[in-house]
Formats: sequence, structure tokens, C-alpha cells
Amino acid sequence: MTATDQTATLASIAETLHQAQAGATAVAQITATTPLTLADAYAVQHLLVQRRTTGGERLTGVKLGFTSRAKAQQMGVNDVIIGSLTTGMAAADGDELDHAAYIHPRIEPEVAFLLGQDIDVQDDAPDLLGAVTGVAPALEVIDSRYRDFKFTLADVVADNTSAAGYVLGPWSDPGRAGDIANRGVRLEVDGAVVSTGSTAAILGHPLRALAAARRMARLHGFELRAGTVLLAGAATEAVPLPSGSVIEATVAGLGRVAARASSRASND
Ligand code: OOG
Ligand code: MG
Repeated sequence: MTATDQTATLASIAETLHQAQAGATAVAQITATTPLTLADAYAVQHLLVQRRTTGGERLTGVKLGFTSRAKAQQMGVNDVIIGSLTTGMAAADGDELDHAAYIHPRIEPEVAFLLGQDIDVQDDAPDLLGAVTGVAPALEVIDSRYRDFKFTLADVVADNTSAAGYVLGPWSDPGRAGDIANRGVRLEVDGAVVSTGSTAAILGHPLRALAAARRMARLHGFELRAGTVLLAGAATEAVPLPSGSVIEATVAGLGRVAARASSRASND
């Protein structure tokens, strides 16, 4: 394949994934027909996200995926991945999520970090902790654009790591939040506990997500900017987001964050 052919192929994959997301319709796995290296997959992801930013959205942060064994095992992959968060994905605590905008959404409880200053991703020993000005419980909505939520590592990277939405709870001062190494994490749907875990499941310690984010950002061309958020990755398996439900994530000592999913009927 010539370089021009390759560029056109990656652009057309990004277009396919964009349309799948915009139309809330699943598509076939890319790698079923087109081999993708990890570098190709990140190139597709960057094109996909650029499409959102040229359309008026802003980058609000990055997210890590597969930082816990529970998630890696659930999805059958075991390398940490990185994706982008944008304004179009952000919802406020207590907000309603438009269920009809998703294909087959799932939710996961997460820990979010707020960066108070830029992190130089080229620096091998930056003061990562010093850059964090907030820590919060978070809910992530993931919605693979692939049929049946099935993908290879390259597929899910190209699809911006299934990123579809996120809700942040109240920020705590990291100095006052205490040791967050092993805090209970709970996810509830309509008041019933659907999954539980510990922040220790995130790379053994959620603060390791900061170092992983820097490493992944440098490797794959991301920035870690002041005022943006890092989602450290789910501590538990993801569960389906039912339409019309109330969802809540709690991280012991950090508090809770909630959202509602619209009922499908009102959108049909
Ligand atoms: C990919 C996203 C994984 C996490 O927290 O591990 C992720 C997926 O499972 O579809 O966000
Ligand atoms: Mg996640």
C-alpha cells in the first residue's frame, strides 16, 4: 500500500466510526477486514477526535482503559490503552444521559484526577502528584461502536477506547483525601449494587494511572494539560446502562456521583 492509500484508508475508518457514533448504529470490527497496527489505530483515533474538535467540541482530558484485571478479563485484552475526552461527552453530576444517543451503553465506576498544571510528557520524572489538584469519583459511559461490543486491542483504540460519556463527582483536595490506595468502589443501578471493587484494582494503586498516562501520552501523541481530567480506568467490570435508570458510583472517602438515563420511550 502506498502512503497515500494508507492515509485514505485510515481516514475512511475514522469516518465509519464517526458515523457509527453519530447515528448510534454498530459497525463491524475494522480488523475483521483491514489489518491495523497499534500506530494505525491511534492515528485513526486522533482523526476521529479531531473531527469532534473541528466540529466545535473541546478536549477535556484523557482516559485510560484496561488498567484493572477485571476489565481486561471482561474484554479479553490486557494492554493499557489511552483515549480522549471531549466536551460532548461530559455530563454534570445528576444530569440526564440521552440513552438513545448510544448503541449499547455500559457504565463503570472510576476515579478521576484533575490536573492543575501541564505535565511535560517528555519528562521522565515529572512531579505527577504535584500536578494533581483534585480527585473525584466518576462514572464513565462506554459504548463500543462495534457490534456485540467485540473488538481487538487495535479496534478499540481506533474507536477512541469506547469513550461515550463521563460524569464527575465532587472534587476533593488530594492532600486532604488521604491515602486512596485501597478504597471501596461501588456501582448502583436503581438503588441495587451491581458491582463492587477497590481502587487498588487500578494498576495496583490508582496513582500509578498518572505515570501510565504520561507514558501512554508520550508514546501515542497525547497532551496532559492544566485544567483537564484523567479517568484512571474502571476498577470493576462494566455493566449495561438500562434506559430510564438512575445510576450512582461511590468511592469510599471521596463521595458519590450520580446520573439518570433517559427512557427510550420518550425518544422513540
Ligand atoms: C474499552 C474501555 C475500557 C476502562 O475503564 O477499562 C475502559 C471497553 O471496555 O470498551 O474504559
Ligand atoms: Mg473506563
